[in-house]
Amino acid sequence: MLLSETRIYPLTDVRLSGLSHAEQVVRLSDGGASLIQLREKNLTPREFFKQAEEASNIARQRGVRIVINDRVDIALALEADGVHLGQEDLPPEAARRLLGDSAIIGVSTHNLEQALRAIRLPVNYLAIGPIFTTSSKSNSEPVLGLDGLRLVRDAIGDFPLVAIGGISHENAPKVWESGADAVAVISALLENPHEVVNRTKALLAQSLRDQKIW
Ligand code: 3NM
Repeated sequence: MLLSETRIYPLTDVRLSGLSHAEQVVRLSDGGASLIQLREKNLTPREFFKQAEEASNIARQRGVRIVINDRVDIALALEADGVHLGQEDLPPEAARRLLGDSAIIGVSTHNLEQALRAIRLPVNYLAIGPIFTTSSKSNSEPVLGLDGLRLVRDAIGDFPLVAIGGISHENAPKVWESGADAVAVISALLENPHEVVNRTKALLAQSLRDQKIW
């Protein structure tokens, strides 16, 4: 389902872009993104809830699906499409009980062992990263590189896999080639607020060019 429909998965970042979550959803979806994760590490829960509500309303009008980073409570309250969980967040089993069978649940993993554990959980995809060095996440784990990504792909079979961390327009084709179903990106799309639409269009066009059609 989910990752067969899109090969790009933008995450919002208010500090980097200088834009509200809602405005980022507008620009990313103008560029063609159909699945967006709202990620917020600085606002209070109440402020994030307000911004996420506004962003979700816009997304719904545009047929764009929204996944909330970390906060199962906010995903539930907004009837968001899903939640993305880190290794320290609520366990995926608990999120599944709260959000139900149709929710999209994803989990972050940072090495092969975590990835192998994740595929036994009630999740729709796993994210693996960082693939390359990134400045969008504090305390990021050691980089896996394309070789690490390939090892994970080989170990998990066809389980839906998102690659994250340092992915750019330049290296994205290699990331898809190395086994990622989709690339999750922040700075490649958001570091210049005036370029969000064009950069999203460009990455999407690349993903279509690289898609195997046989
Ligand atoms: N998670 P950029 S790396 C949010 O390794 C996040 O799990 C990571 O931002 C992980 O595309 C990362 O700017 C930051 O590198 C991704």
